[in-house]
Amino acid sequence: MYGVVISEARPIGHYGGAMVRLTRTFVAALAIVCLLAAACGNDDDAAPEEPETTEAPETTDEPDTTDEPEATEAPEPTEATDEQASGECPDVPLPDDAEDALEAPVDYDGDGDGTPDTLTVYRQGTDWWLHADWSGGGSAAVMIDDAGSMGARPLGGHDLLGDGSDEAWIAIFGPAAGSIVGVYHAVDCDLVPLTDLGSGGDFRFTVTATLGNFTGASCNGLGDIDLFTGELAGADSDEYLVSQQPHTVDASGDVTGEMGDAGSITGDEVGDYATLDCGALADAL
Ligand SMILES: [Ca+2]
Repeated sequence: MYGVVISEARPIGHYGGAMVRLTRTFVAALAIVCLLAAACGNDDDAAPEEPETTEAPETTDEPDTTDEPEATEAPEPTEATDEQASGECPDVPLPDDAEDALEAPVDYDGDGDGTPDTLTVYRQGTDWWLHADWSGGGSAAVMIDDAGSMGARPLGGHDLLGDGSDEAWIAIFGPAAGSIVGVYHAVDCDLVPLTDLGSGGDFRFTVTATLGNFTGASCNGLGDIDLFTGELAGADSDEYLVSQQPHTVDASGDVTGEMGDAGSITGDEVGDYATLDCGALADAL
């Protein structure tokens, strides 16, 4: 799946409480992350050609410009931190025809004032929306792309960057036995998805567990998040081959994937990796 060539395994580290035996060999093809289930689906064997595509996306980050129009309504550029919502944001109430509204089970403090805010996902027609109502004042809503036919729900807040304000985490129902996770941060008075610089699209990843395969993530504070992908080493094996792909998130919400490690775990350790190990969010997924 991820083009890993493994030689000589050796134990070198703990992740999520489990020992991983990592190889000395470089992971040749960790460049492209399997963010979406569709991308991860047909991966029977290694595809060593894929690493080259890492250079491809020359910051065609035009999609961000879609946010610009709304920014015009936010008069004062809050120079404090571009990450936090201003206390002078306008109120954007839930629309009258909002349906299936669900509030996040885990506390979310998106404006960083120490008081939990209200994070809601609702459906309007065939579209799903994420809505934040900040305790410091103001609210915002953003459409959750690609959630239409599958639906979505809010998970809650977790401060991925360690800057004092929570990002808003949501789950899109999709892949078998799991979810697609999306992360949004408050920029001025808008909710904006984190951007995967590798793909140019929203930063998304899956948390899944099926017989023989799994994916998951672990937050390590200060903008570091590891994504894991594992598959059973063989039909009669209790060993799972695991790739660990570190990602860093900067203050502007841009996510960069880095070269990672490969290793192996036993079947009874899968639960430590096939989860969203980011504060209290693991219990919400
Ligand atoms: Ca708050």
